[in-house]
Amino acid sequence: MIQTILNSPVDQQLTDSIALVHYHQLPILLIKHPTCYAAIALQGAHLLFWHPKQTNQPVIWLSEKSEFNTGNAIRGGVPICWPHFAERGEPKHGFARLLPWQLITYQENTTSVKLSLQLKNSSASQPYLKKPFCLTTTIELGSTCHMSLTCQAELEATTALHTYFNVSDISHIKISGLGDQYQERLTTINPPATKGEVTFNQEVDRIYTAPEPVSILHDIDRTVKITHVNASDIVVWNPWVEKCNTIPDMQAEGYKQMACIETSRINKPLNCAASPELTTIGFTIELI
Ligand code: TA6
Repeated sequence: MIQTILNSPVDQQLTDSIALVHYHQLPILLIKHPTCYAAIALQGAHLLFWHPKQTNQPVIWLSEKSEFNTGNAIRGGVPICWPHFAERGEPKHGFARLLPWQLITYQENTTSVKLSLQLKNSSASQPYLKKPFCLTTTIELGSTCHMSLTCQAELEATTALHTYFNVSDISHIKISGLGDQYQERLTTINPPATKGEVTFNQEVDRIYTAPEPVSILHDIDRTVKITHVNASDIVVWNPWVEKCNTIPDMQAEGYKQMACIETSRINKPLNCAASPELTTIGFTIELI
């Protein structure tokens, strides 16, 4: 999937490293920079994958079966959930991931590319939200990945940068820095122990409510550091075997290759009427 996207014919070359292509129904910004490969769908300002060249595998995972259809959520990458997380409203995880965003600025230098995209109220957002709003996301990609989301509106929002990380094998990874308190989202008994970290031997769907500012993803041959900005909660999700089989845009074994670590504001919603520095969440991902 990633290779096919990378090989898509170019519609428009924007800079040496950034090109506009189409994949199925969606326009996509393709990044082929000396430091990394990546792609961003304009729909949802959705970072699809990020593969810094100093490692063998992408750090951000994209489902092999993800559909690229107008108005359908993409499976993998970094879905932007706004103005609500999960089932706190309709549609699930909010409408921001379903609508086309506008590319506002783009630039590159020898170390990275930097793009910003915006979603404002329009006739397309009217069915979902009647109020004016402006969402701005900035994505900087190089040997590290930085993403931020600034939300401006007269409302309180729950939100998540719902990042899917690529892992070697879900049974062999550990995530630490999560803190000891969490809200269970599953109704089934879910025994994996928690003392600030989690390993996986079944479905996990938890909102960690007192996380450290840094989460660490310990994989077999690499360690990924995620520094969260202005997050109150970190969501950890892996669907495991049975749930994965019910998700049409995931391969049967897809759950083995991913773990979501989501930079979120759920229990302390964002007051989007406040000044931009208070209404911005984000993360930096680096290999350590
Ligand atoms: O953030 C975790 C979660 O809410 C899970 O419960 C799971 O459903 C996941 O998000 C994916 O949601 P989606 O609507 O993209 O299928």
